[in-house]
Amino acid sequence: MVASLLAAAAAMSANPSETQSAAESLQLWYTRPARHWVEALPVGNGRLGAMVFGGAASERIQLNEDSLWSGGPEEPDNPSAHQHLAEIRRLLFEGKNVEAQELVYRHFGCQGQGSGHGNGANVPYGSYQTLGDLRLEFGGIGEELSEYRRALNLSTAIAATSFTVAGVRHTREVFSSHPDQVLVVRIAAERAGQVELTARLDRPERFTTRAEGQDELAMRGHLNNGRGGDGMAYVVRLKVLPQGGRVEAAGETLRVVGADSVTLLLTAATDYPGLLGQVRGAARPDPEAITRKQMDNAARKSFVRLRGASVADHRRLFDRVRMRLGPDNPKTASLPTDERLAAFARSAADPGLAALYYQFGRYLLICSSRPGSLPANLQGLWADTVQTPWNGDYHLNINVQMNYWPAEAANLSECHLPLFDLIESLVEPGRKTARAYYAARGWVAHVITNVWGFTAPGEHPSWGATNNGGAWLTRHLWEHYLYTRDRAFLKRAYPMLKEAALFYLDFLTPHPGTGWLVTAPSNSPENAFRLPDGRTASVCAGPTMDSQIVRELFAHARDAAKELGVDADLRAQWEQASAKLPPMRVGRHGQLMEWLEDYDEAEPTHRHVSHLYGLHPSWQITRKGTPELAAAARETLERRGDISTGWSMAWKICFWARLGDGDHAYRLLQGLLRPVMDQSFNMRDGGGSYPNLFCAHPPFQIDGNFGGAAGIGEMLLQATLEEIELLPALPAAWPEGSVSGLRAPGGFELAFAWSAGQLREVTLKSLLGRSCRLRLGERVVEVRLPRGATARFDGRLERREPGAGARR
Ligand code: FUC
Repeated sequence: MVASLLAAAAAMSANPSETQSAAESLQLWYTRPARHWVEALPVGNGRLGAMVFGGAASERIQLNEDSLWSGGPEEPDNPSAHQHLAEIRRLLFEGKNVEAQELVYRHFGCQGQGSGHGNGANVPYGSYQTLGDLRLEFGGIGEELSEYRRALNLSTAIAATSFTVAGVRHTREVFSSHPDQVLVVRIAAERAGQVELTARLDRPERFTTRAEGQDELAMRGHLNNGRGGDGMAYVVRLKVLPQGGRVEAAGETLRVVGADSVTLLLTAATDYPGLLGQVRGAARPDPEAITRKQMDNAARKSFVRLRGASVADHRRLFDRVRMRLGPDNPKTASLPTDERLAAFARSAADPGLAALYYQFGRYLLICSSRPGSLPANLQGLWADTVQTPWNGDYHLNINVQMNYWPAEAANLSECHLPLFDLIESLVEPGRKTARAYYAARGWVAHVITNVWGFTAPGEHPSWGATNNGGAWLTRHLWEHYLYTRDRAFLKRAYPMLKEAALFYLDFLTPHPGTGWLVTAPSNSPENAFRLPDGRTASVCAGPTMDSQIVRELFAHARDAAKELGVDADLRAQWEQASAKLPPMRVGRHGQLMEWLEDYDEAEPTHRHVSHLYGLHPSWQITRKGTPELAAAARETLERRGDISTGWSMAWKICFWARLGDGDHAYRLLQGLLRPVMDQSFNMRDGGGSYPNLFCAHPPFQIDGNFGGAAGIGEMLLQATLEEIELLPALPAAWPEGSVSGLRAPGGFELAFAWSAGQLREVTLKSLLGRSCRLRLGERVVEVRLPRGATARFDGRLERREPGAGARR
């Protein structure tokens, strides 16, 4: 099925050598080793990750395992918070926001230390941490290198380093195998007997390493449980398998001499029982046994076999989507990636860089989120310290959701699954939190969560008391269902949707002035407003974003119940409540109002643009359906400005794309791709991209990579269950191109090509046999296709082989 679309896309391609150049354009590459972590190249199998520096005489491979968290379970809810609800609401409805806020600040934080002000490594909340470093020192490799190159191939998921020393070519490859759950490092030299190395394993704290048996190292330890004791246990094993030569194990190191080549295998595990296991009190797994078994299994296979299985498994996902944006600029396309970024910032034309960035986003999702792994966190899978910025946790007020924006449309539906485990794991602790703070049924989660089921507000209510994090997450459940129509999944998802919606039936309260049902207390994430008396506050009733999220949640819960034929009474209640939510309104500057009152923002260029949730990811504001609100959204964006943190610019690409303004979306993409380090590694202010294309908030935060990929996708294709729009926001900078393998709700897969800014051809495949509407500008065609059938159209959406069911 995918093959036929790819063939179609290849046939559409204007450039016959596309397949060859596509393979080459799917690389990040450099002419010197990484000196900084954000120059190193990431590999990962969803769970086990590494950052490869590519050093010649000494190599550092920094390691991660996705469950490696300090801290542990805690009871952070304040059980009496709800007793203050009535008073807080009374004050809010009297316009006494500052007084209401004082009460919220007093009672609506968590108990305990919460996230430790973002430094939670040694408090119960914990931090996602580096697993440590594999360090290799090589004999016989001096300073004199030539033909040095290191590259990451996005299609094979192999990081390769090669160079020549004294006439001998050395090559090294690193990959993280999903099928074999092992990290593989291959060291080879062209001339026999030339490989000599010493291997070590360490981490910044809490470890012991020792040689075991003939050819292994093991590193073990426990992380801080946040209460001064031992928490999570981990084990890392390294095995060296030389071809030729010999191995010596001594103390804490392994030494290989005189080998033709060496394969190093690394396995790692913790005793974390998984998100669902954790909330259900499952037995802790034994990392000694797991890593032993994985190692023995991998060691029985040849390097070639391990490599073949890993590449095939990765390509099964990665190769589903091809994207070419043109015209090609051979001058920039042939540059090393860091120089290419710099050239782009000096305004060199480089459509290929955007295509590479899109595919890098897909690559990162495959590497950091596979069925059974934990979801991609703030840094995906990659973190090199014991105190990761913001604890490397799951932030629920934009960040973890953004990580998953590209999942369905970019044809990586199964990579979405780990997020659903996270959502499911929050229901039980979230019920307690709902009772404690809001005396409500259902479940709620606030701004931050970890692997320990944290659903309480953060330690300071100014940012920590945003209470729509859980509801926001649930839109992903419905989206997955729309793309897959998987009924078994819907049955699993419905209780999460239902209880999130039940929470709001109880939490919403009538606004005395208008009769609208509003959330109170609440806020518009991390933003504050000016009151008429000049004071500022953030606590309010009924911020626009809440109403948008709740409107959508009620609709999803209702539709899911309808599909499953259950809960007719609740369906009616959700509909009635939905009709009383505050409408979206236009303020006195022509902007979309962020709050119920037409307040001015305390910080007009604030990075969060929460009230445009209705424009993206939701579809409540559309160019055609609600033109006045779309115009107001545009005004809001103009007032907020473009330049901001990495993820904020990524979100704005999506906003401008939804507004149909491809050139403005492209300007934001230029911002996102702005190099944040100059040639001498001086940091610049503001968001952008590091040399390895990791997104800079700054610091590194992966959400911008995923949001940016989603935004590029939105510029080329926007799809709801009702309509699939082609080239809705094509910028002048990409007059030609082709893409294949993109997905749309209802089970559609698309390939299309354009040139001179005009659509030329489209291939639409129906995987589920549903009908759909294709749109190009003002032109719309209805298409009905049997399951598995493909239709082809020309650039005016005329059916090429008119067949059964094409209607106009
Ligand atoms: C939210 C954002 C910050 C940052 C943090 C991890 O709180 O407001 O910009 O991305 O998450």
